[in-house]
Amino acid sequence: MAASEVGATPTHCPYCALQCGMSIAAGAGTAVIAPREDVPANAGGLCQKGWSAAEMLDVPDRVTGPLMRAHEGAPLEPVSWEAALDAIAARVTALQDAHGRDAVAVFGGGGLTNEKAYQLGKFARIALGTSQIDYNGRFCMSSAAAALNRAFGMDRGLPGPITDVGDADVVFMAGGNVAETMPPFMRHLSRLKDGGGALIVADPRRTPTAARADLHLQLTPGTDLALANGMLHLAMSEGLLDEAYIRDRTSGFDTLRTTVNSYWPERVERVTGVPVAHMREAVRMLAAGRRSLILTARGAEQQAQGVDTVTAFINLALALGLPGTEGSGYGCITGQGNGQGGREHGQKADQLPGYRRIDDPAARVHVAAVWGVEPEAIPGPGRSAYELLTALGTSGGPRALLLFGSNPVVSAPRASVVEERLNALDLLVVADFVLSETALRADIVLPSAQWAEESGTMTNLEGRVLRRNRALPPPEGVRTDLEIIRGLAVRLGAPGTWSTDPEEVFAELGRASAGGIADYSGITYERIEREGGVFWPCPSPGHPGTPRPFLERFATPDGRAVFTAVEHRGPEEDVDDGYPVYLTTGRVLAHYQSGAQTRRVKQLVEASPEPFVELHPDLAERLGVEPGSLVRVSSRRGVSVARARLTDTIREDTVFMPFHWGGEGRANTLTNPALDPVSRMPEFKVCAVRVEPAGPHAQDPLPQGFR
Ligand SMILES: Nc1nc2c(c(=O)[nH]1)N[C@H]1C(S)=C(S)[C@@H](COP(=O)(O)OP(=O)(O)OC[C@H]3O[C@@H](n4cnc5c(=O)[nH]c(N)nc54)[C@H](O)[C@@H]3O)O[C@H]1N2
Ligand SMILES: Nc1nc2c(c(=O)[nH]1)N[C@H]1C(S)=C(S)[C@@H](COP(=O)(O)OP(=O)(O)OC[C@H]3O[C@@H](n4cnc5c(=O)[nH]c(N)nc54)[C@H](O)[C@@H]3O)O[C@H]1N2
Ligand code: SF4
Ligand SMILES: [Mo]
Repeated sequence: MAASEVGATPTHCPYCALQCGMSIAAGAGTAVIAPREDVPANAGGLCQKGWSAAEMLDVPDRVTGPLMRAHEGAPLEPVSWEAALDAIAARVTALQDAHGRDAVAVFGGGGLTNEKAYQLGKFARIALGTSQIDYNGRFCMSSAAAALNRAFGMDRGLPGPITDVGDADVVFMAGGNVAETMPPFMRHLSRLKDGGGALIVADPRRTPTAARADLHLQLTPGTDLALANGMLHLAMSEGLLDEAYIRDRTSGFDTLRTTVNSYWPERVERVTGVPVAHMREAVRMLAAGRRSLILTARGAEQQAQGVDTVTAFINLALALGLPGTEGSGYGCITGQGNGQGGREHGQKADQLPGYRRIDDPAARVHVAAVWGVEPEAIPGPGRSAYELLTALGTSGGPRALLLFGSNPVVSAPRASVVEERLNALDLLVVADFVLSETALRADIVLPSAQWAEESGTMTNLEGRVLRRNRALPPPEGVRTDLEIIRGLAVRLGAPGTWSTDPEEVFAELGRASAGGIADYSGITYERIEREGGVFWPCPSPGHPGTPRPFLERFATPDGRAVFTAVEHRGPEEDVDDGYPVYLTTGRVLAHYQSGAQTRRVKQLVEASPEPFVELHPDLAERLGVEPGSLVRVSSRRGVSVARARLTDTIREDTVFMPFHWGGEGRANTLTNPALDPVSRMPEFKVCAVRVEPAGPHAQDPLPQGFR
């Protein structure tokens, strides 16, 4: 039966923030997926991951009942849900009695639905009473979020509907490779180009996205901030500033002039490797466009100066008068399925639902009333993701971790240290569908329902709240995350209500978010269904939602956008004689994140079977590396081995590794955990390495492949 036929359930993809619309027809055998035409983000398109997503529902090694170790070092063995949940509650209580509430930590994910993210934040604060909660969005969205808050007073990824991309005259994309990370996004870029518009891409590699660009700025990794300041310098010297806009809608521009003055074009060319003529052309194009969009993604953001880098691009956009005008502006391309909603409702260390600050007394009073506790019962801010993971099992750090929706053994920076810290815990509990590299280390594994087996809401990269609908029941023995959270909350004697009905939890989330920045209180399941999604903020049932938040005013106290002067500091670790090559990391089309899901889907593994190192043929020749041979990549933090893939699309001073694999070929053995001082985002996108032939006796790193 075709999924578009009667009986198919309309829903959205389990993976990235584009949240492509799809329908699932479940019957005998593997469910059948078909793209939906009625969802603007994908308008009938899906990538290979989306098409094959149903295979994950019945992978042979899916966990279908709780697993527990009888004692440390014992194998994981099946136990009943009662036994698993009782054991967790007993051990958590004992650890907290002995070492205090913060002895137990929680780690969440940007793939969790709004309902789950909300409930997990609430669970940490009032069931466990711990301040120690953070999530993998810290590795993803935190730098753009901090810069957006600073400049506009609100962090909503895109400034308008995604169709604005196709309607634009010029799109400038810094550090985004959407042709591989969100393939149906290319439809919008094709529409842009068909309409005579232009695409500019800044990336150290000529990616499939950059190959489609009218102008490719092939910059040195970690130099985006200098590039943005250099472009602003040119905009000033060429008289391209929108003076009236700067006067009427912004503040702080004068503080910027002196800083930007020193970014004269030749100096910026030396730092970035981008020819002055190209920078000039890019600025002129952006200024000439009636509708121009400046977008950033992880390439520009995952740097130890990521917040300032995004700020520099926002400064450029503001100086050209783009933000807060229809169809133009600055936007960040959110990554994970619920990367937007997941950063709004309280699984972040410093946050309460509705994008409220946990240290704001009024916010605490409001949320405490919804939760049915006293404001004093809500703990203060905790540690950020990497700081939390590296505090585990240290003296004064948490002794137990409950983890939902992340696989840090593969995805965290300097992952060997994170592995050590996880091993040092007294108790590691992982809720997952499969035995991920992290779940394999757990003391207790709780099998969770997958996306097609439960309902909930996701907020996509546009800020549009969407419904994920249950198409089939979970396998016998598997529970939803909401059921797991309830099971634990009840055993811990938590105050408040712990519904397992997503619609009820969403209504509570709405009340908790009411009056906050990310106000969902006017959104209901019924409205989402009827209207095909609702944009937040939506503060009342009669409110239409807010597709373009800044048209009238910015969300700052005086309604003006804020310029902040920022200086290029460069990567925390630069190349030198010992480590002479830059390593950058990122994604390939076929795999998603830590690969825990996609490395189990046959056609995706066939498309991309193993870890690799991309390097320029001239660099390979200098190093004596043969195409297809194994190379050893060393950084100050460790050594990885992967297969050499030669291509002249990458700079000669840079190598690239995807981070989708664990084991020998793990990119994150090498990465530098230098953190941005504001967002605490790690510098995944640049560190210094040495590359050499691995030699004839090297072990092939393939065992991570399909099983
Ligand atoms: N196939 C696939 N799609 C995904 C995901 C996935 O894992 N796989 N994950 C989803 C998630 S969570 C995210 S966050 C998004 C990420 O989406 P993207 O940001 O598009 O993905 P990345 O590959 O991390 O990085 C993009 C580009 O940044 C470039 N880059 C590296 N260093 C620099 C630099 O210093 N400056 C600049 N300007 N560019 C640099 C890289 O060469 C790369 O081409 O993708 C989402 N979609
Ligand atoms: N070197 C390098 N490292 C990076 C990056 C990079 O560009 N370079 N990018 C970073 C970025 S942007 C991100 S977002 C992170 C992502 O990295 P991770 O946080 O590891 O993300 P996933 O691989 O998506 O992990 C999700 C895990 O939870 C499970 N899971 C999925 N959905 C659910 C659910 O609803 N409930 C439960 N209980 N489990 C679920 C999956 O099976 C999987 O094991 O990686 C970061 N790491
Ligand atoms: S682009 Fe993203 S949302 Fe769309 S099908 Fe692919 S992974 Fe799924
Ligand atoms: Mo991400």
